[in-house]
Amino acid sequence: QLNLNILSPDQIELAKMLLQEGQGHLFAHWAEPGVDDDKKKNFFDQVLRLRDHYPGGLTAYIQNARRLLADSRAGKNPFEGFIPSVPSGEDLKFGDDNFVKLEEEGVKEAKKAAFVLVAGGLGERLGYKGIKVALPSESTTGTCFLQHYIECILALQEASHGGSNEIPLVIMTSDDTHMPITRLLESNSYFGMQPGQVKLLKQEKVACLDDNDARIALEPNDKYKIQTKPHGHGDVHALLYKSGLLKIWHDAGLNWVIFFQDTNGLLFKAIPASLGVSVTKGYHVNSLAVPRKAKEAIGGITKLTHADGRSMVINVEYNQLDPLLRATGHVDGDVNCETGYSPFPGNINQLILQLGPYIEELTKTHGAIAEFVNPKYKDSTKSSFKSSTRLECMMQDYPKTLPPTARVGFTVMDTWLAYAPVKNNPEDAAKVPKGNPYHSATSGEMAIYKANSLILRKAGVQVADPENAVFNGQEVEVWPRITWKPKWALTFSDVKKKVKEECSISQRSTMVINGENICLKGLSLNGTLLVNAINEAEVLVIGSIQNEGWVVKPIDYKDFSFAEQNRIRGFVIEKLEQFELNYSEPGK
Ligand code: UGB
Repeated sequence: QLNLNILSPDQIELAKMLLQEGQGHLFAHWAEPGVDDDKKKNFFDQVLRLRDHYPGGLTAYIQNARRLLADSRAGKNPFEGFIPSVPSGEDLKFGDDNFVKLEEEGVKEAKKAAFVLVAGGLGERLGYKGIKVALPSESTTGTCFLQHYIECILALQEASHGGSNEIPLVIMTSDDTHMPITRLLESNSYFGMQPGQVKLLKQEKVACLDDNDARIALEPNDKYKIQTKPHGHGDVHALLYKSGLLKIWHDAGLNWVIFFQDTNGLLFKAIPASLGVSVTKGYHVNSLAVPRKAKEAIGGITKLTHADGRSMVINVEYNQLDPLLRATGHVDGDVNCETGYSPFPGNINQLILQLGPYIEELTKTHGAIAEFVNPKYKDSTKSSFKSSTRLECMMQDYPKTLPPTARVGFTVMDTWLAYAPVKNNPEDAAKVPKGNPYHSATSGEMAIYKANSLILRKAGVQVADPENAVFNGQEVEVWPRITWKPKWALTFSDVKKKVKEECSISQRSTMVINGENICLKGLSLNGTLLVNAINEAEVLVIGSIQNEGWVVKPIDYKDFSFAEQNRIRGFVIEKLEQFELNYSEPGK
């Protein structure tokens, strides 16, 4: 049925390749020559895209799929021959001398870093209709995640070398997120970045597979369209390699690539010190980690040692850690140890890679990352699937192909400081076992207030204890709603410099610091204080402030009169009264 006249030589080659790879069924329902020619052409355009966006092309994809599907059917253990053990890494304590030194080192080095945000995921688990980076990280100021990330990078740029060089930001998008992220940036003047400073790299989806022979699946209602699904955040490496950016960065003297995820409002509090660790330890790969509760839905950083002598430090996903432990003599599997946490640190998927060795490795692999397949079988014969499947890959599997000489390490930080992602919808969050983190919009926001409160406490401010409250069925601590712009303080030393003499903040208070040169001296706050100042205004806030303040008011998740971004956190901020200071002229 192929009308060769309408096909280009390239398309004829593609057709041959598909036939050779056992994909003849793709043409089985084609109309006779001369009918549906446009659709046939579109089909080949799609095949071409699928070929060009996979390292090694579609042939490699189909062959990898056959191998992985056979392994999956045979129940092959992906860690065959490996014995897991607890790795050793850097364990940091917020605010001690070592931490302060590392932060200083990290800020200095930030001018040699590029940041890569993976934001291609739609966040099915969260169930939010919009893109996740547009969600407010907290609702006191309404600052969305993307704005917060960009302001952190700009503050690092300024602190690192007076802002003379732009720190690059790459955002990996997908068909689901590309347009909305572009619009979000454009309609907000890139949140202060230069438009050329931000590059978007769109990941493509991969072909779905109908059976163990890796026969490519067609859309149920379009016989000329291949069904596709996301390939996972591991695509970021191949995209970066193909973009040519790594070489440009290297030539410009950059040294580090820092990868991060879409919804962690605490993230940048951990960046300076962990970059400091990478610098002082000379790590090629540094994964950020937090103490992990057994069975918590984050991967565990594990040392895997093979009988043949190979060993690596790698993330083992949460669904694989328990079976791996049980299969290697740990009869109880993934359980907490005497500390109340799993002995395996939790991967928060924030990676700091040294650029030189990264380029060397990608020159060999072209960014291909070890993949996996997770078919849902119809029955125990594993001969057919309930629905089509596809290969997937994860960015944290990058170290799997590294030589044993590679310096792979990790840095563990307190969870309160480093990790509070927004991943789970309210119903699922409310079902999380007691003591494990909710990872919801509710907990993500409360974690920001807690971290800021604890940091101020450590700097000498008397911050009142939190109150407990329940929102969307989740019990959380409600600390004073304290927020500050990243340019006010990136590190603990910055905070200490700006908090002069004993200050106190009551639990019902809100404080928003929006400016660079604002110092607090003997402030006693019981209500809401907003300070806005341009960088050239030096402001000293002294005295006692008492007002009705802003109140955290519970709302019902199912009350559709509220915006979805409020409903998913289960509260709104009711603004009753505030004391607001605005300084828009230079001066003291
Ligand atoms: N993402 C993409 O950019 N493209 C994709 O195709 C898919 C995702 P999820 P996940 O932080 O607790 C990871 O869905 O994959 C982006 C780690 O594997 O939020 O279930 C997406 O936009 C796990 O080890 O998480 O789990 C988002 O920014 C653990 O660390 C990011 O990838 C876990 O995160 C992560 O996607 C965690």
